[in-house]
Amino acid sequence: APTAPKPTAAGSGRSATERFARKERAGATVDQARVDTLATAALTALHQVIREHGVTYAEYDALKAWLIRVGEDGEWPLFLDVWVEHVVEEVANTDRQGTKGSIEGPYYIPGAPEFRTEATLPMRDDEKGTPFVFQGTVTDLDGSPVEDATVELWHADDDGYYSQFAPGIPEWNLRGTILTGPDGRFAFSTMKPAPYQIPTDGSCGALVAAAGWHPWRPAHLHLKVSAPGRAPITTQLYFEGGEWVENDVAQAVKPELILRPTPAASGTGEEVTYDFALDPA
Ligand code: MBD
Ligand code: FE
Repeated sequence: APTAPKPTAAGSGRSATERFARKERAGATVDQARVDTLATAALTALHQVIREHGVTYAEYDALKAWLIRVGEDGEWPLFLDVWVEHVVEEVANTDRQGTKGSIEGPYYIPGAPEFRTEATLPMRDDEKGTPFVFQGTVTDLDGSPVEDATVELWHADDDGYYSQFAPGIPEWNLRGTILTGPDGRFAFSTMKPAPYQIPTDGSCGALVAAAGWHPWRPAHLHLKVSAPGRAPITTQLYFEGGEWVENDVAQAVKPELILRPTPAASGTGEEVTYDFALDPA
């Protein structure tokens, strides 16, 4: 079989930038008074950092060159979602009582293949990894099952790559949507994802190296759960004891979002049950 070209920061960055530019939310407008308030506050915070730390011209020029490169690499979605989005999510979901949210990240794609009640996610015949059954029930806050809830699942493969953002992976690989039945239940069969490493050959990787940080996110499942009359939730789930769970570069782990899979009843791989409770709309 031909080997796929190696993924590059500029390749996944370009895909993420193009994908974001096409989505509805990218056209959002913010009213003038809020722009004034927020832009003034953000600039004032930056001015304060410069004063407090005695930022030099050499440092200012390094920042300018780096910011230019973030755009050239298409890594604004990656940069913002890794280092900023977790606080936006925290503020957005302060009053939520049901399942905790987490950041969406740069690699969501709407319109994945749809199934009812149960599905094996689209995957390659030789898809690597540990077979994994992820199942549960979607309920309201009082625990009553929600029929026709939409559970969208997307995640990286056993190499930490996402379909449509790394070369040589089939279009909908490890992406799928389940509509729940009358009992609110869903069951996905997939392969456990590997931890995700921020590309080391782009601007975000350069920042990580220059600051002496690490570029890793723990292995995770991405989910969007929605239903008519309920508030949709975007979240992520992690694996107990997994590498980087305690120090996610994107600071997106919450204790309520950690799975404890057990050996599968079928004898191969692992399985876990996780229930989602949706707030009213
Ligand atoms: C990811 O897979 C991710 O989930 C986030 C938030 C940022 C970068 C890559
Ligand atoms: Fe991710």
